[in-house]
Amino acid sequence: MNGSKEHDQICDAIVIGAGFAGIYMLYVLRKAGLCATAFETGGDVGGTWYWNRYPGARCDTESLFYSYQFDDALQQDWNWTERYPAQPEILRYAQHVAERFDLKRDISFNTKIIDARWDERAQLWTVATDTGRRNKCRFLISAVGCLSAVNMPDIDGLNEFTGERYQTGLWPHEGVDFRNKTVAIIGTGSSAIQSIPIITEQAQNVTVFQRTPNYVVPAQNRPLDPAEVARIKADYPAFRAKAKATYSGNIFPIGGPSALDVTTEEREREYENRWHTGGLGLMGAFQDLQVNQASNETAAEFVRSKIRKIVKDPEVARKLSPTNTFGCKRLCVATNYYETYNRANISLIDLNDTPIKCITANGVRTTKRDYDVDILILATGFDAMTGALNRINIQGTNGQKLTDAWRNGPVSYLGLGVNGFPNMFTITGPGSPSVLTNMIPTIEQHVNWIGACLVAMSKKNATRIEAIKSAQSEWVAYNAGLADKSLRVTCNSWYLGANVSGKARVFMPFVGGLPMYIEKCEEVVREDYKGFVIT
Ligand code: NA7
Repeated sequence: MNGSKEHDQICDAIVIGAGFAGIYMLYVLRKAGLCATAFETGGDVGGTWYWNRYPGARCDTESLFYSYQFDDALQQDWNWTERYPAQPEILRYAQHVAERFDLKRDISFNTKIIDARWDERAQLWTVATDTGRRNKCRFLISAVGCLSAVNMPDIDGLNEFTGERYQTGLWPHEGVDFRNKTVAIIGTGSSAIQSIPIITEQAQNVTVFQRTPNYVVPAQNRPLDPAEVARIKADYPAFRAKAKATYSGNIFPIGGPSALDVTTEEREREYENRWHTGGLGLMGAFQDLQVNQASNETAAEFVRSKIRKIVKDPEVARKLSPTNTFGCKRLCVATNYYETYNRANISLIDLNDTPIKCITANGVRTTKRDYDVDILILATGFDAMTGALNRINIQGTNGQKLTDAWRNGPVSYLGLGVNGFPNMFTITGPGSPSVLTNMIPTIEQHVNWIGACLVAMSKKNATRIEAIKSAQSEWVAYNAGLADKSLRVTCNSWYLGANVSGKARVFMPFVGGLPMYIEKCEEVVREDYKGFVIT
């Protein structure tokens, strides 16, 4: 593909981002004999795990499965230390992979792609960076990540604050010294929930501003037991296959019966077991928790009963107790979150009672009073799934902008390709299971699919691929239909784009689960890339 003299300066592929998706995509492209280069805004590989360095940042998927499986020696050699990997360890792992496979030589760090335009006549993408570089390529592959564009809250006066201000998703590399400091934290999603216990241990005083309480389950994190590691490594492919066959690509079991088809005692026992096991497994206690509101309420009430038991002040316990559907917003996995509210140096402000009016030079002003602080932390999340791509000026055929194509919510065929944007692939794009699953195996599935597609095209001497509009519309409608049948559309989650003002309310990840999705991707290949036009 890159052999002709005319195209000597043209790369086969440009990869946007060098997180887990980007580095593996580079590896696969290189193995396929294609010339590829990646551009990365950060100073190193790691993506989400490069930026999210807030105290307590940790993955909610178990380390032995939140890892690559494409190279058996890699998965045998790498030694995770804890059940759930902490951010520094995940970042070291990403660096290890990049170095082990000599990937960094094809990555331009500290370089952000700001513009990408399709030239139909030349059948090439022209890509421009914030460092003034322009490159051309046949294929543009987005590995921008689902949770990478931080969500700046729409609060008056944010820039008036004269103290230290941090965003969890853009945490300073040198860390933050909380000793003797008063701290305000806005937001109570996973990032806040992981960091609040640690910050409260260090700071003089912490005030948490909560708009919506979340369901939080204990991680029950622990050092990995060498015997357990040996057992899994002795038969890693079998464990991987088992995970791949589940809805979310995780290894926790999914309950068979409905939560309403068992006795109260059986139900409580199941919930207790999963609470003590820790992690996201509570979501899978019964098979209908995400589709039957009455079943769901039993899990919701179980967590609320735990909050009432743990938190000593009944009024604080009440404020911390979510009333929305359990698991509708992403379930949070943390350590000592509810316990932290028993400390004397933390206060919880319910923004439904006293909304924030503005940020002042000294801190946060609610409708009731001023809270003067030294440090203001915005734990306000991300413009998820579309934000990072929409911040690049991407133009497809006839100068059509991606932001226009996605104005009423993202449209995509399989979360892999967008009609009107030929030769552009999106790894874990909207319309793929992505954030509802264990991300690294899901990334591998996408990257392998894209790599195989490019090889198949090369064999046919084909140079152009584009998702067909009708196939894309059918896929979008299919996912919307599945989402409407689930309880996941009943709250204002970032899955729906509801956390970003002005964003279209569309359920973005594919809700049908990993096995169904993989089968669909394989069927498309079997039927000669049905739904795409390859020329
Ligand atoms: P999340 O889960 O989106 O949480 C953001 C939090 O910030 C959430 O509690 C929001 O309340 C709150 N928020 C956002 N804007 C505001 C304003 N303007 N005022 C008050 N509160 C606000 O982001 P995280 O970074 O914690 O986690 C993201 C994912 O990363 C997580 O799900 C894991 O997958 C890893 P809201 O709920 O919208 O009322």
